[in-house]
Amino acid sequence: MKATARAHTNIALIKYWGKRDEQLFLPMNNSISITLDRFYTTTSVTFRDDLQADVFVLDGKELGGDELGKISRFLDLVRRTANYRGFAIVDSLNDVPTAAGFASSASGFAALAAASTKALGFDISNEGLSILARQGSGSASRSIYGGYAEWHKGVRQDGTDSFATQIMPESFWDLSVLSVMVEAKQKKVLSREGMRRTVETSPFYTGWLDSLESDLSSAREAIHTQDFERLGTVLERNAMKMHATTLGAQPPFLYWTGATIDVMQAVQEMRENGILAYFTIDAGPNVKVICQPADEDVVKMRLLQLECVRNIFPCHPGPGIQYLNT
Ligand code: 2P0
Repeated sequence: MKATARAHTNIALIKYWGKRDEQLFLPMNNSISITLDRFYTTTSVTFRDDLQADVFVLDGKELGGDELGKISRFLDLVRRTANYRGFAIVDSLNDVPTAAGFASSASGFAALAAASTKALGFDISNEGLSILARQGSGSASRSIYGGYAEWHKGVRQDGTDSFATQIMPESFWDLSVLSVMVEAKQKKVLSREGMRRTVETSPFYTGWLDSLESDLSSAREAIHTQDFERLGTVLERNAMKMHATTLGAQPPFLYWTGATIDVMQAVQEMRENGILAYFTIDAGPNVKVICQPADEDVVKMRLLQLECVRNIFPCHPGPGIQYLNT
C-alpha cells in the first residue's frame, strides 16, 4: 500500500489561461509545454487502515489547513475510484526552488497522482493519470509526460476527454530553458484568481481565444520540424497575448515588474544582434528565456550582466513520471 513517484515541472509554450469549469479544472483552451529536467517533486504515499485522517509532510514539515485540505480532496478522488476508505501519509520532497518561479503544483500533483494510484494497485493509463493530475492543478496534466506535451481541452462536461498527450519525447529535441529569477517576492494575484478575473471581465479574453488555434498549430509544427525560430516567435507572442488579457480585467493587473521588462528587452536586443533567444512569462515576474543549447552560455552571460537578475537556472527537456523503489 506504499508507492513513490517523481514528476518534473513544466513550462508552457502556449499557455493555459482560463477555466470553463473550476471544480473539474477544465480549461478554455489547449496548451503546449516542455517538461524540464532540473526541477521535480518526489512523493511517497502510504495508505493505512489504522489512520484517522490524512497526513501531509512537505520537505520534512507536517502541514495542515488549506494545504492538507487540497491533498485530502485529491486523495478522495483516488479513494472513490478504488472504493477504498483508508487514509494516507503523503511525504513530498520539492526539488523546485519557489524563487525560480516554477509552479510546484504541476510536479506536485503529477507525482501525487502517480504515487497514490500505484499505492492502491491501479492499472492506469497515462491519459487516466493526466485526467487525475489535472484535478489537482491544471498544469499537472502535462507533467505526466517527458519532453513536449499538449493538454487537450476536451469538449465533454465530465472532463473525460481533457488530458495531455506527448507531442515528442525529451530526446527528440534539446533546447535550453533559462529560468531567470528577478524577484523573490510572493506574487500578488495567484494564477487561479488571475485566470478567473480575466475570463469574467477582460474584453481582450475573446481575442486570446480567437487566436489560439493558429498559435497551437504553429507550435506543434515547429516542434515536429525542429524549427526554433518559428517556435520562439510563437511562444513569445503567445505569452505577450496572455499578459495583455490581464490589462483589460476589472480591476486590471499585471504580473511584470520593471525587472521583467529589463529582461524582455535584453532578449529582444540579443535577437537584433543575431542570437536567437525568446522569452515567456507565467503568473509572476520571473522570465523564462528559451534558446538553442549552443547559445546557452552567451545568453546566460548577457542576462547576468543585468543588475536586476538575481539568479539563472538553466534547464533542458526532462522525463515524465518515474516510479521509484521504496
Ligand atoms: C500554464 N499557468 O499553462 C499557465 C500559464 C500560469 C500561466 O498553469 O488553477 O497552477 O491549479 O489549474 O496550473 C498556473 O496555473 O492553475 C498555470 P490551477 P495552475 O502553465
